[in-house]
Amino acid sequence: MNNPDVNKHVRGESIFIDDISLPAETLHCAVLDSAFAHAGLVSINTNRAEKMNGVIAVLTSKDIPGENQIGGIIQDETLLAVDEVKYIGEPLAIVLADSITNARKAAAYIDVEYKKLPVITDAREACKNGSLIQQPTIFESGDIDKAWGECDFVYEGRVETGGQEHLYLETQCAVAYPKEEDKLLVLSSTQHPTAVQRAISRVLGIPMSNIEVDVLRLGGAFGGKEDQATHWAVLSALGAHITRKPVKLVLPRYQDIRVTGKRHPYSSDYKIGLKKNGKIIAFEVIYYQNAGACADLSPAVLERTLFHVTNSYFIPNVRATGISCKTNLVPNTAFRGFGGPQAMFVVESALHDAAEKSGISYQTIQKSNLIKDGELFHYGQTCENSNALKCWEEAERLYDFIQIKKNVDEFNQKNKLVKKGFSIMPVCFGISFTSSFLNQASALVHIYTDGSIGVSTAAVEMGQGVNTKIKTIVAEKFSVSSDRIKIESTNTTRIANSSATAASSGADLNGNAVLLSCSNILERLKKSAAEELVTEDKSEIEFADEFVFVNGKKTELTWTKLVQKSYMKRINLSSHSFYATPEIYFDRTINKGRPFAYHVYGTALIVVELDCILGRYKLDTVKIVHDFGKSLHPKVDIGQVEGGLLQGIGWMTMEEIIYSQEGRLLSNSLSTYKVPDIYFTPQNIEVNFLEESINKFGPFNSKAIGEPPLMYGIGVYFAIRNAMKAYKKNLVMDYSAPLTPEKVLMNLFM
Ligand code: LUZ
Ligand code: MOS
Repeated sequence: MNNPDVNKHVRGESIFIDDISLPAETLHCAVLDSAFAHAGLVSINTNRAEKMNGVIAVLTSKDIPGENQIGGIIQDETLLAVDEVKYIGEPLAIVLADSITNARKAAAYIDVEYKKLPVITDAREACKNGSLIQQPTIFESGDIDKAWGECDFVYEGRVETGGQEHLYLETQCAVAYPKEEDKLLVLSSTQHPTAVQRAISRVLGIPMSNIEVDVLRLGGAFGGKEDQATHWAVLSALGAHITRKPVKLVLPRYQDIRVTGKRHPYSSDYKIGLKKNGKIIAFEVIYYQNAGACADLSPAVLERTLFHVTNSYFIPNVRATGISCKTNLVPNTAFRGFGGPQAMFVVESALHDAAEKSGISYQTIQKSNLIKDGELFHYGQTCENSNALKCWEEAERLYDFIQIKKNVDEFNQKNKLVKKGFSIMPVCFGISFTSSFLNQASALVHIYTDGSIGVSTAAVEMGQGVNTKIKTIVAEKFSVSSDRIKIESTNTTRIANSSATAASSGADLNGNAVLLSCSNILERLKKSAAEELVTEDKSEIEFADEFVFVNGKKTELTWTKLVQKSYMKRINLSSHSFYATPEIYFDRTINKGRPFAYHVYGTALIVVELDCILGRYKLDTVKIVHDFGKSLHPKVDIGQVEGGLLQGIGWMTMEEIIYSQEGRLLSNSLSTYKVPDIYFTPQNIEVNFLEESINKFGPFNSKAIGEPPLMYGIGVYFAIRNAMKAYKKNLVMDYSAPLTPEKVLMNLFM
């Protein structure tokens, strides 16, 4: 089965929020956001704006009937600023008008008087000033202070990684419809409908049960709509609640880029200790996370960083400190990988540097420290079913590392001005929300009397193919054609108290819930079929290709007939069920536990080619062995690997977020913020499935796919760096990403 959305997307028939036809009375919403990164709000005067053509209302914090608070983890974020602004892009007021043009025009006539205050954009500076989101968190294992004495080599260094813009195709948007009394229906482009519902309830002071949030699909998200879709949905709900008219809010691209959070930039200090044979003994690291002006998801992102300190390696002595620093940037947020990539870049930098300085090869250090069954992750979880070495060795066998390295060396000997670089990137990523309580999901399955099937879950389709996977699960479980199955919109009235579709867990959690519902209905249908076919034992009944089989023999009884007969016998053809990931727990007082249901592993081999005169590079080859478990849908999964890889490569190479000292985003459009395009895509991408990987936590033994492949992109940094070194033997350069062509050039010639 192909992803059924693909045809609709290509023909432009898929419906996104901006495509929905609206009642004529609909109001259009423009948002006025702060012009300064830190300032007192002396006054907001809406008089001139209110008199503008087509304007129905201008709303500020004074118009909020409930609490002016949308903070999730920490209650530190207002919906509309009150007496201070803390970043450029912070919403101050909304204009509701008869057209979006009139609304935007009027927003420019809201008179705001600011009193400028000092701006901090740097995480380390914020830390020095005591400007933190929360107290530092420390993850520790072994005895680090003693361990340094056992090391033959000890090195220290500093590592920087930049932010990243999500650049979902569909910008943030919502439509809110007033219903009877104070009730609302809200269509939101969110990964987290329940978060939207909860925040609206709080801001408007009405019960959650009065708010229905519905999500058909998103035009991409990548984490950017896990928490940050909420702001815009609540603003549209506020407008609808007050005016009792439908309100539509769609951020224009230039505003979306300015006012929404991005991947967190990190600045880190590390110290690493190794034995002569390359064994890593100790690793100490401090991460300074640039959280921006409010917490948003930063504490959770930082926690995932602290879980991925050692990437795929076993390190017996670890001390990792995470400091979430409050600055005057837009609150940074979830982005595919969720703090994991930042951690992995630091440890790979440490290993790469240690290799250069000690003379042990980088690959030797990597391979000889891959984590094995029975070894402990530094957070106390025992490694089980490790596929770290299996992926590495399978890649080594399939792709012949030694030959490829030889080819690269030969190329570099023959060519003076063009050099190739080679690297291997292993990945180990923990699957489960790190807040254990979020690992829950429910499903609602109906079979209609014509045999068609409706499926509701909390999974949000954002282009990643989760609906295709759920369809596959249902078709397989009932042994019916996938044409019979409709995956419904994600809706808080049908599925309550949901977690975000995030943490790569959408298909795992919701797929498992769906399996439970299907099993419940199947049990009833089997009993019903046994009655119809006068068989004593319902265990002899099976379903295959829309027919009932008894003792392996096909009967005349079809799926549809059985459903109809069961309905006449008053058998329940619907099931709601609930799934919670078993075996996971985490004790935050000691930072130990079993936070992850399992880990996803993989190994990528990367070859790049560098033009040493221009600083430009291109990607020759990326070859991957990835641990998919038993893939639910190989086409969807390969698509996720390729997309994740490219996004990771973009983060490491050309995607550069730049702020001015005043906290103004300078890379604020696609003319100044570059992302990989089809020409930059590796000439040769090969993805192989690790065989014999099974996983009892995934539906039909599958594994989660969304985030882990992004981190293969990290290897590209080291491949480029190695190519630079082939040109300039005495290269000395900070470990700082992105490694833009400009940075390459400066480091080759300065
Ligand atoms: N969201 C979250 C996530 O709340 N917790 C997580 O652990 C997570 N991991 C990845 C992406 N989103
Ligand atoms: Mo995400 S970074 O799984 O929303």
